Amino acid sequence: MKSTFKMVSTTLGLLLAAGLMIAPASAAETRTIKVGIGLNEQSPQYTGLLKFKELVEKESGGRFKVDLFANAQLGDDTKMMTSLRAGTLEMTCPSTAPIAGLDKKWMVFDLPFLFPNEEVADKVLDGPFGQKYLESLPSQGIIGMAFWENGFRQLTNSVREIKSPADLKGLKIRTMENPVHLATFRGMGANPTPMPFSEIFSALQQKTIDGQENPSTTNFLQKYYEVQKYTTLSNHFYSPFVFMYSKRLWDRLSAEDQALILKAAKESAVYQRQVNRETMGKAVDGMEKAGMTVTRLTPEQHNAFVEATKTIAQQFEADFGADNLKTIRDEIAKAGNK
Ligand code: TK8
Repeated sequence: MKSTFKMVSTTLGLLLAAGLMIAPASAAETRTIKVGIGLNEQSPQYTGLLKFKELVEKESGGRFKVDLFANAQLGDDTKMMTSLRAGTLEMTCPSTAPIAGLDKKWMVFDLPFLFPNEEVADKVLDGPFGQKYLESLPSQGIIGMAFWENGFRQLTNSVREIKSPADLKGLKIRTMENPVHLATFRGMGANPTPMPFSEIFSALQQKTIDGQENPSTTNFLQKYYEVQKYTTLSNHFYSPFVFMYSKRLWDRLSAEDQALILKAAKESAVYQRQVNRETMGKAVDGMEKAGMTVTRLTPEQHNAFVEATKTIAQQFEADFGADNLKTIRDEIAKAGNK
């Protein structure tokens, strides 16, 4: 009897050692996905991440845990993208503007007055053109999961009301680190200064810059009304966000887990865009109540800004490719006519 027990236990030990037997499921490890963003915990971007976290943790039955880091705790957008490429951070969600630092063709999304409204932006970004761009990111060490929404960008400043491009003359305006943004403001007579997002508030407070431009929800949630007197609802750029994963870390996941994460990223994109749009109007009201002068442009005033920036596309055609510019303009025209 004894010898049989000894034989069975020896055999089991050998099988386990050879990895031919899987440890009980309860011993399965929980893997952590870290996500860093620059905006704060009240932002619609963070609300979208909470939805993503809920979906991934639920669908994986707890095999994945998603940890969120807001307020640029893990660095600014460019730094966090570098961390993804190095494989030291799983996910981040920058605007398209800094991605142009990796691949110039991304500049096309930052052209002034490119998209007429959010609905057309959604169709083009979620259609073949946007997906082709996402599919080009692995060559940069990044997996592009989905387009989320930063939104139409509005001007704020502490010097004067802005109703025309001429009113921008000489104003020091913080822009994102993107040549199209710099050229657009320089072309209107402003003095653009690229700067990481997390440095904006103190730069405005110390008056090292006169103004900046971001979607109204960001302008309100960052409390720029404490250091800015004027905002003009110019809608001069539409900023998409790109929800992205480190390729180095993505390649270590099973196909099943990759599909689970990608599905959650896409589902939370729809939710995040909806939340983002619901907050814009309230943010403008909040800034007006806080004492800011809110300038709503007339169609003629709006057209003066379109006119003042219409040569920017031509200036950067060599960077993002004339074919890409033609294709996105065709896609926008098609989306607008549906
Ligand atoms: C936050 C930034 C911000 C962007 C900017 O990380 O830099 O002005 O609009 O949303 O991505």
